[in-house]
Amino acid sequence: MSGSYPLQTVTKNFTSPGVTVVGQSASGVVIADLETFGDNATYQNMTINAGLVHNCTCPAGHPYNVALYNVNFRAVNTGGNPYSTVQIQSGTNISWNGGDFGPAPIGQGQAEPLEIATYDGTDDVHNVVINGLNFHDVYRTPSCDAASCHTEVIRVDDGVVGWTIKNSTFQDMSPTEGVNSGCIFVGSRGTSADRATGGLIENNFFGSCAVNGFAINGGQCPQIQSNKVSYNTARNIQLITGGAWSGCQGSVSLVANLGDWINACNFTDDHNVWFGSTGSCGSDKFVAGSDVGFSDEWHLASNSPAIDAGSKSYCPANDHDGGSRPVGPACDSGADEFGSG
Ligand SMILES: [Ca+2]
Repeated sequence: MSGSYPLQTVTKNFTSPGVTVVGQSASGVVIADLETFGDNATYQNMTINAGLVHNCTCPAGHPYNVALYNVNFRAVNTGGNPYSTVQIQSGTNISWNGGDFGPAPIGQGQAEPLEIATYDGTDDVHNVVINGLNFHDVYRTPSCDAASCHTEVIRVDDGVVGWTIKNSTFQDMSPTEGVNSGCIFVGSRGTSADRATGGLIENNFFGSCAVNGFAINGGQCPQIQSNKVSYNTARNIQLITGGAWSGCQGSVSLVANLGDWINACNFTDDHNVWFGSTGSCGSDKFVAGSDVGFSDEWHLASNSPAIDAGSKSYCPANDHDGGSRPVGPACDSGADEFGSG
């Protein structure tokens, strides 16, 4: 039923295949917050106004199989210095598929509107999938300067084992700070032996993240390993900072991405297409021009240098929009496959 509802807390474990809570429409059902601790729960078609917590302090451990479909998130300005407003802190097989994430007004200091992490070192997060979300309009209120603030729209941190961020769009952010900001930060803050490992960032559109920021930023070695960044498009922004994952960039695969030159060859590079430079970097392709070959904000034009420039050995079955890959002799670098509809 349409309407506005207070905080909803779900603690019951449901037997597989579980229960599905379906709102009448995503915009018509608004809840103040959602805390979901139980197994086998699915939420569909609703808007959450404040935050979402997957967590459990119960002896049995953490929730299994929690899924969201077409769930929107709208932050309310809590003021002060909130680290994050949406937290996925524990669980196994946690997914968020489709939805509109924003606007998200955030306070001062370091802010992470969506944080995937656990800091207790005992209750990890396994197999988290963020699929098809539209992240937009993350902004400071009041405005903030570079020296005292930075924004990470998504932070993946301690104890996250197996995580995917795919088919999503990051655009129209307006934080005023720059240094160390990014759309996605994969970092290390706590003391867990197993930090963010086994990650995949694929088929995303990255537009504005922060002034002078990066689409992806990273933390330290050695715990951050085995992450792949593939088939993303970054418009007028560097896909990743050359210093990300300092000391272990070689364990991070950059495959068939499209964007501004990142000024570094220290990752495991394979069939990326870089704008704004000439040079040699593995099998990467360099385009002297800047940001050419698009038909609109995100999609390739027929003269794009990214067409059929992707890896022949690794090609996702679909592009950002769900079109089949490959079209023609090979996958296109970036998140759009030209001609896939
Ligand atoms: Ca192609």
